[in-house]
Order: sequence, then structure tokens, then C-alpha cells
Amino acid sequence: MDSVFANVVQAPEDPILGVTVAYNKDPSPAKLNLGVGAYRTEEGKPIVLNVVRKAEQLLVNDPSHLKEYLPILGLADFNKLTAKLILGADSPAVLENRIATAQCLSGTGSLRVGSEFLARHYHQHTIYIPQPTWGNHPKVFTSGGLNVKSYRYYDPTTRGLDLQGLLEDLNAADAGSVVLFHACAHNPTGVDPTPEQWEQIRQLVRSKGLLPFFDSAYQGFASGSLDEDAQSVRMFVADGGECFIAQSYAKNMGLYGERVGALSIVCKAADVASRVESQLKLVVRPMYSNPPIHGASIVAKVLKDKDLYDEWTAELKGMADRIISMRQQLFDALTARGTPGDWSHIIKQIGMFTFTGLNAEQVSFMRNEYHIYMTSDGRISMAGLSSRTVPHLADAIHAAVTRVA
Ligand code: KET
Repeated sequence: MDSVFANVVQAPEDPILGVTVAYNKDPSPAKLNLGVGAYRTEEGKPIVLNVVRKAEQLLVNDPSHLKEYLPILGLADFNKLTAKLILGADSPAVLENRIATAQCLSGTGSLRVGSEFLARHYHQHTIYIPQPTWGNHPKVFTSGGLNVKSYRYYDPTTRGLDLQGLLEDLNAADAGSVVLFHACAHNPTGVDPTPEQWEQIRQLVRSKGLLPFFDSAYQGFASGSLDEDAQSVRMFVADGGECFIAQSYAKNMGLYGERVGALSIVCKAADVASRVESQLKLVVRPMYSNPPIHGASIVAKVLKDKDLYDEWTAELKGMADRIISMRQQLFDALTARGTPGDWSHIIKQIGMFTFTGLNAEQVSFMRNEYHIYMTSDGRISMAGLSSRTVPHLADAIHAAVTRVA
């Protein structure tokens, strides 16, 4: 008998996570996965931070640490500390209790819960996302009940920010529209506005009554400093206006698979925040009831304890610095090979990724001939590279640009 699902068609692999699927099938010992944004050591291995191992040990040895259900919005300590981490402990919004925070399933889950809340409670259902952006953004927001439009962000000719295009598009946006910003380390371009440009953007957003939604997936990863990477968000909170923030501990604490992050909604008054919080529970309860306990407990331990916190920031800076040194090494290797083109964007871009400018044919050439895996838009994860693999990548890029149009 035919299956009742006989008409289900085969879905394509995810453009980012599917790269890992293809990589895993490749038997070549020379293969290199520069697709997904996941940190690797100089030895090319995934890493669990020492500070995370320590915090986990403390949890294991603590008989009061249980496996009970968390409240619908998660671990209260975690939520408070997480809002402070992004906004600063002295933020007026923190001191005045104007923030509704929900512990969510990492950055993605936070974006999705934020989207569902907006679809229920906000009058304007259009969200503007940068062009280009993280490939999952349009899917998350569409699934979350919003209409997705885009604003100009990146200029391929200068490999920099298209500030004029950005300001024009946001100026023309429907009143009250939601606007998604990458808090730092824009994915995939590695191009962030300068503080002066952020200020121009902020003034336009506020004067047009747009609602900013920050995706902060890389706090600490761009510059090595948690505070510096939070500056954009803090500018928008300092003016007393409202905003949404989705945070992830996947990258900066290496807790990828623990799925720990948070949605914070900064409101103008404490009573509004408290009603918003009550409605967030109604979004979460029918979706996954309440979030997982382990990852949030690790984060809360690290954020609460001065020694652990200091150890974390040192390890985080170590990861950020290694990525920055990979940029220099790759740039030097291409320069040494005389590879045609200007590659200075490799050292100018910020964060986990380099947006190389390689086209889809060159990307597939590198996969077929050199077993190097990256997303088809030419993005490479610098965090997946090491001193040992830089020459192989540089050879592949050199061959791709000289042999494939
Ligand atoms: N926002 C951005 C901008 C982002 O790059 C990612 C992940 C996320 C949110 C979600 O991360 P989470 O694990 O839900 O906290 N980006 C990498 C992994 C992925 O695509 O899932 C990537 O771009 O490779």
C-alpha cells in the first residue's frame, strides 16, 4: 500500500548546515569545513572552554542543582545577568526594571519568540532585514508570522557598508516597521557600521518611529571585548527608546548544542515590561513549555562569579584573537602567491566570517578540486581555519580565481 506521505517531495539541504552534511560524506583526508560558523582550535578541533568545564563540575557536585522544570521564561538569575551583559550593569533600563527577558533556545529561538510576540502584539507586521543577511533570518521571521522586506546594506564594489542605500531604504520604510540589525560582526559580510554611522542610523530609526530588533550572536567575538561589541545596542537603549534583543551563547561561550540564549524586550516603563513578560509566557508555553536548564545554569554560574567571569573573558579574547590572526595569515598567503585581486577586505572585515567575493562556480571548484567546504555565497568561517590549513586554502583560492571565471 502507498504511504500517505507518498507525495512529500525531497527538501533541499539547509544552505549553511547542509555544507557540514556534504563535508561529512567526503572521504578525503585533506577536507576542510569552512561552512558553519563554529570555532575550531589551531588543531582544527571543536573546543569546550575550560571555564565551562569548571562550571559544569560545580553543578555536578552541587546537590541542590536539580533537573526540575524551569519557569516558562527560564532561569531568573540567568535572565537578569544576560540583560546586564548586553546592556551594561549600570544601564538605566536594567536599574529601572524596564526589560522583559525570556531564556530561549539560543539565538534562533530568541528571534523566533520575538517574532511571534510581535505578530501578536505589534501593529506593524513588516520586518526589514539587511541584504545580505544570515540565511535563516527570512525563514525565522516568516515562520514567526512577520512579512519580510530587505534594506540595502552591503556594496559589493567597495566591499563596505552601503550607508546611503541603508538610510534611503529605512527612510522609505512603512511607519513603525521592525528593523533587524546585527549587533556586531555582521554575518555574512563582516562589515559593521562605525559608531558615527550607527548614530546616523539611530537618529533615523527614532525619528521614523521604527522598532529596532538586534540579533547579538557574536558579542565578544568581533573585537574580543564584550563591552565594545555591545556598543550599538547600548546606543539605542541610552536614548530611552524601545528595542528587541536576541542573544546567543553558542559562539561566545562555545555552548552551541546547549541551545542557550535570551530574548530581551526593552520597554519605556516597568509596568509595560511586566505586562509584556506576562504575554511572552503565553507565546512560549504552547511552543516548548519552558527552556532547558543545563546551559543556562552554566552561563549563570560563569556570569555570577568574578573569577569564572574573568577566566571566560580571557578565553573569549583568545578565540577572537586567533580568528584575527587567521585573517592576517590568509591575507599574507595570498599576497605571497601574487593572487590577482585586492584581498585587503580579509583583514578589514570583522567577526567569524570573511565574505571573500568568490562566486558560486569558484566555491564549487574549490569543493571539487580541493575538498574545501564553504557556503555558496563565498563566505568562509575564519574560525574553522588554522595555521596548518591556511596554505591549502590559499592554494585553492589562487587556483579558483586564476582558473574559474
Ligand atoms: N544570528 C546570526 C547572525 C547567526 O549567524 C546565527 C548562527 C544565529 C543567529 C543563531 O545561532 P544559535 O546557534 O541559534 O544561537 N549562525 C551560524 C550557524 C547557523 O547557521 O545556525 C552560521 O551562520 O554558520
